Amino acid sequence: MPITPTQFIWMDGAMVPWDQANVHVLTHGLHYGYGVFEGVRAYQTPKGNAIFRLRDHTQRLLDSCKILMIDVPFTLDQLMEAQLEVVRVNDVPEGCYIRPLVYLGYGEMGLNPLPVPVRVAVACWPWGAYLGDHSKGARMKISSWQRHDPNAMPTQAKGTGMYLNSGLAKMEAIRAGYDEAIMLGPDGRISEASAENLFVVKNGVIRTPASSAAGALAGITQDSVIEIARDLGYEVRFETLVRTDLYLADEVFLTGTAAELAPVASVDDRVVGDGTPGPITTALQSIYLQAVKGALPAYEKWLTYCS
Ligand code: PPE
Repeated sequence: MPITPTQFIWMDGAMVPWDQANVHVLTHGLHYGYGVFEGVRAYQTPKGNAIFRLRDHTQRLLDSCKILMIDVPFTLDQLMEAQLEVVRVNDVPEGCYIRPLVYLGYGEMGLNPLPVPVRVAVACWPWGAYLGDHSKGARMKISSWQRHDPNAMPTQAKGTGMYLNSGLAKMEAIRAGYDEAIMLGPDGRISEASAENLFVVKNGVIRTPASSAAGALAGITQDSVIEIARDLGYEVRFETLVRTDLYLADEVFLTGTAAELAPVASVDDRVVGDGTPGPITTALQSIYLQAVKGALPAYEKWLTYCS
């Protein structure tokens, strides 16, 4: 998806004009994929822009760094403030996607990450519906690429290099005429989509694979949607799922910061339900989109206002 430039990017503690936010081609992270990132969204609310679950995303960024032994030269509070400041200084009245990135910089080559200087950037730009029109479901394909084994790649870290795996799956799905890939874990069970967690609904019960068992990222949108679903009185279970659970589901949907809550229309050409977003998906999507925009006092706890 093309980037719409904004005005400034926060780099290592200072605001840099968008066009000058560059790095040297011998930046370590470019060569070996050693870095971590987050995907965060700010939404327009009645009280101005607010960032959704800012502390949780920032904590996950630091957790990813801990897993990869990257020593971040900023505190949680400083990184939260950097994201708020990026939204404030840029012209994004309708909200934006925020991309914090911690990466190994210039000065050393070779595989040992330990002596390499750590650099941090936070950019933001307007990013629309990630999987297309929210009202239509995505056509999914189970990928021939499997999710990382947690002993090969730490699946709870949002490591930049790990996304080769997602990229391969996404490309395969698109080339085959689908919208998005579903990935199985090394055990052949359902893990997640290339950049979203996955839920199935059957007979009114909502199920999603547990991150620890499935090698899926512990999604912040997943967590938010589970809380909303339970508040609505639905039963939500973390469960091991196999591909036929998707074929026979009444509803399937995806969650992620970029994708928000996206319905699934078919999996491997098996139509899910009647192929249109089901009632539970639609209800959860509607509440989620109201919550992020500050329209529901019960979920305002998830918002950090920028001003
Ligand atoms: N799994 C993966 C592998 C993943 O990358 C994401 C987020 C999720 C699950 C959902 O997590 P959460 O955002 O906390 O609900 N993917 C980010 C990157 C997307 C991109 O194309 O870049 C995102 O949604 O921001």
